[in-house]
Amino acid sequence: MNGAEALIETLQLCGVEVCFANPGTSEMQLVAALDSHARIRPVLGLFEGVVTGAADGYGRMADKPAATLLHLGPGLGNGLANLHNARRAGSPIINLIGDHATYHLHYDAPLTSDAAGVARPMSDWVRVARSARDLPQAGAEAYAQAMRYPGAIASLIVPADHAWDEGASTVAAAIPAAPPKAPAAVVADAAEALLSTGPTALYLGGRALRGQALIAAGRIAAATGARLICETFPARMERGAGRVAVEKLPYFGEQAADYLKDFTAIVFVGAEPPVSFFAYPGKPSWLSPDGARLVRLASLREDAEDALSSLAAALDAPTEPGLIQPAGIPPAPDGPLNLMSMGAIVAERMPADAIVSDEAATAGLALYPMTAGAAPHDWMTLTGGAIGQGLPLAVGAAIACPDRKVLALQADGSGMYTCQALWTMAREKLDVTTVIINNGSYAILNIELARVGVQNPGPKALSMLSLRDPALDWVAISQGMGVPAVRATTAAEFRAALADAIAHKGPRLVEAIV
Ligand SMILES: Cc1ncc(C[n+]2csc(CCOP(=O)(O)OP(=O)(O)O)c2C)c(N)n1
Repeated sequence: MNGAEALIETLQLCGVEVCFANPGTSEMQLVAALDSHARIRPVLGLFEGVVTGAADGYGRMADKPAATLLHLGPGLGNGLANLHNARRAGSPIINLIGDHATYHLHYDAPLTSDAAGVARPMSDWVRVARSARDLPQAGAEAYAQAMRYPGAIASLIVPADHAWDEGASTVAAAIPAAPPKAPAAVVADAAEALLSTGPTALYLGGRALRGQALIAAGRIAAATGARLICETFPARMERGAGRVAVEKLPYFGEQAADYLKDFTAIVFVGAEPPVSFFAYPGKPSWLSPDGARLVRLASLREDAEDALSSLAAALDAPTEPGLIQPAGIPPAPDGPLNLMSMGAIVAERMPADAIVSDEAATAGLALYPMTAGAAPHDWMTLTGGAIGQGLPLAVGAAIACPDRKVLALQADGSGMYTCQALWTMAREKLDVTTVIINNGSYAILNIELARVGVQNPGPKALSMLSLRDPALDWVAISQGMGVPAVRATTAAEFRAALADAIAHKGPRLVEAIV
């Protein structure tokens, strides 16, 4: 076997099933090796931001890593923003980054760069393979690292000569380490804090927002009256009718600080105490109230389910969780489409067990609360603030969960960063309904301009925040990439278009003009 074959076979033994790829010459041995390993599905992305964002969506839904295949430092560089989001999400990913043959590097050929240096800031683990025989060993290590609870970014640099040199063999699959558990003393501390007088809260993030962990949080709320609050941008949360309802911390720092100001004790599970997204002149960065008792029960990398179950046991919590979300759909006003009617219609049409990729930006302020009582679903958000994540995330989620409908709620400006994801949806026939919210603007930046204190912005400033002139035609963009699309300008048109898109298995796009 050559190094590439031994690497790919080792990853397959570890359970890797998908490789999101955008290869070049230095990765041809890996492309050939993938060809002869039928159990790994290659998925081509036409820009590396699609590749890394799709691997993030896959990791969030599958709870195991996909591989990516990226072309040296520059190809990896194109994918870094979504790798940053994935790292913030705690997603498992194995990046395979091709590089020049070791003996070719010192000639400084055009694509030469410090690939490991490019990888480092957005990776939790970086390793350069040392030989063909070392390559499968490094692959098994990358898998173990990527599976570090709840997931980590493992980047492996693959020199071309190590990929083509013979004499390598597969390595036994690595066994991921179990996550550390919250110590009993901290559980006791958290129990005492939640039983203290005054309003208390359980602040949840990471894996605390789904499955048995979320149910345990509901039981703790029933036992103590603690409010359940989650981080503003969770990687993946279970919500909808019948689920334990969790309030989301507001985005704007002063609103978030106000939201938290009366709590006398807050217990954190799967999240750190929140800070404001940006600094603003004269406004606080730290959001927890002064003097409140803050207990870090479990960090992102500690077992959230175990921590919450242990806390529920310590409190002798009832078996039935509290704060169950009742079913309920808000009424949709008729007439021209607006965020209120859009939110109500999305709630009304939400397929049971759907997966939502939310990069709706300002429209999310309506879409998120209005879907609270919709059919149960998973909701994924922009964890790292680097826009261009929504459509690739939907690609990866659809590949991880082919039997579930994926709904991409996508703002137009952010959508343009990685709109090539539509082509992958068409090619792979992914069951994704995309709703583009076309407001012709970087609306949030118009708000931020005022918030940082800019008075009376002139036409030059405003032109940097406008997507008009020319207007984006998302129906044409989508159809040009093979995804059937329609435009809706009224509530009635939107309802009909969304219902039709959801009824159809396969990619569809609805351009919502607001
Ligand atoms: C990678 C990256 N580049 C730039 C930004 C700055 N940015 C934040 S929001 C935004 C525009 C968002 O516009 P859109 O997606 O249309 O949503 P809207 O605000 O209109 O709801 C930009 C450019 C960012 N967050 N990430």
